[in-house]
Amino acid sequence: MPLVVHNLNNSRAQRVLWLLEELGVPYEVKHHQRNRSLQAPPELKAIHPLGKSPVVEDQGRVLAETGAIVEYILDTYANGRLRPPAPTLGEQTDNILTEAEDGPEETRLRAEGVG
Ligand SMILES: N[C@@H](CCC(=O)N[C@@H](CS)C(=O)NCC(=O)O)C(=O)O
Repeated sequence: MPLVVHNLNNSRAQRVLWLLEELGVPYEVKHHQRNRSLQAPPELKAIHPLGKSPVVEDQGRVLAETGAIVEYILDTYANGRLRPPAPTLGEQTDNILTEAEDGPEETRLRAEGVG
């Protein structure tokens, strides 16, 4: 059975579909429609307790969280493709410092209604 992507309309499940297309991995899509409040329908909760999209089913596993799904697909199917080389220590440090600055600033902007 091919990998199954639970796709909610207008959601970040598109990132997973894009990745699968790029890698040429066979998959099946199960479509779910947002309700009037733009929430996911309850049937997604029956698949994964978070009840959000994307959710992927593959080889007996049920995976949620886009980033974790992307990592799983790259580890399982990419054979080294589409993954940048491991960052140097300096690049990692820059990343952490930039992110650390971004977090509180984003929170402040959101609190002020401009984020
Ligand atoms: N952190 C999760 C967020 C999942 C998420 O919030 N998905 C949205 C669509 S992009 C969703 O299912 N919204 C409907 C709802 O929350 O009911 C991820 O990155 O996969």
